[in-house]
Amino acid sequence: MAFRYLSAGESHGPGLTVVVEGVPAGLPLSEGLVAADLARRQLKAGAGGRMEIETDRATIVGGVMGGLTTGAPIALAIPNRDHAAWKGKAVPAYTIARPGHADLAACVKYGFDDIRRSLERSSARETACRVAVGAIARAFLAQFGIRARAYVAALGDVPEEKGISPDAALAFAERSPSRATSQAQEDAYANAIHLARAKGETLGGIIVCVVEGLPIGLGSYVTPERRLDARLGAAVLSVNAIKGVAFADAFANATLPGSACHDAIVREGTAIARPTDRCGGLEGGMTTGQPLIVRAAMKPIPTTLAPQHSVDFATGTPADTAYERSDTCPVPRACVVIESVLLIELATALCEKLGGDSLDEMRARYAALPTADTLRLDPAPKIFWP
Ligand code: EPS
Repeated sequence: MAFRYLSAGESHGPGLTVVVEGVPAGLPLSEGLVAADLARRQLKAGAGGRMEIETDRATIVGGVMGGLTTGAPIALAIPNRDHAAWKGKAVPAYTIARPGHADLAACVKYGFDDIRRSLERSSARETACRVAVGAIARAFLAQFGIRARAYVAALGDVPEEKGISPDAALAFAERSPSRATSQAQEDAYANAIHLARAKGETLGGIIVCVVEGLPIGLGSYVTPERRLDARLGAAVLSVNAIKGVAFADAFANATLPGSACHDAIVREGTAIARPTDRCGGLEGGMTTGQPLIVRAAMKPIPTTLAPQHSVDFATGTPADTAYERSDTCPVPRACVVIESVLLIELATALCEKLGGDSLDEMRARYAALPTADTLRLDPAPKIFWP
């Protein structure tokens, strides 16, 4: 079983719809629970005018009865409030492709002469669906003590803080409007966003997501498609404007000698422990039981008020890009999107590990999972090959 989902809907159409399959029966689920995560996607810091219009709320239209999932596909509908401003209107064609956006390749690929036919769907508005599904995955994983939280480690040219503990960073981010790691960082982000907005620019940044409470052994090394690092990496890279992903300090680790890079395995009483987590919670395509640490690089979004060089499809002549409205820096808002795509993939991996159709069935299987402490420590000699 997998948390498989399919969304439909455009940014300024009537609304978004998403159907998610693979959620076990018996999970408590409410619209309020989904709304809490949708609200976290609407952080004001760096956001444009659209977030003033929308108050995202998903209506559950299938798969939940009496507050509990039934095991059937769950369908959610999220209306676009902004649709009212577009409904029935003749909208001028948008014909100047934005460098960095899907515009040019999409129009060539699908044969469009009006970029609106692609931008309406390539817009990050769709991430509202992922957050709604992520809220379900979050509720499911919370039943097993697994939780994910993300913070903005760097934004624009504001560098990462050195030496801050992930716990302190996450605690501050939880109450920070820009999901910053400290007051100094929050002030620096606000200033950078203010300056960028004044110049008509956009800013990218680096998001770090930490997932705690994972059991050992989700994913596998046995086939490429079961490697959890590959699956989580693909999930993160599927988010609009995310261009890089790393587990913990993967690029810095690449410069270290092996003995300084890896996490020692030590005996602590009857338990086997890992005092460090340089690998970011993954070894051999499987969870180690340590916190999963994922870093994602988001590029500055391509819809800039400052003009960029392009070509007008209507005339074939050089033209500057036209601006309607956009975010200055969606990095704070993207934190919950990164949490969501990771939670969805981890929920899938946990379902694969446990099997079962209902939460009760899964709980019992979870309680019986082996741990590093249950390793057999006295292997007898064996003949391996026939
Ligand atoms: C986006 C452009 C802006 C963003 C949008 C993503 O929307 P609009 O074109 O309506 O001003 O606010 O994000 C959302 C609508 C959302 O819900 O997150 C884009 O070009 O990708």
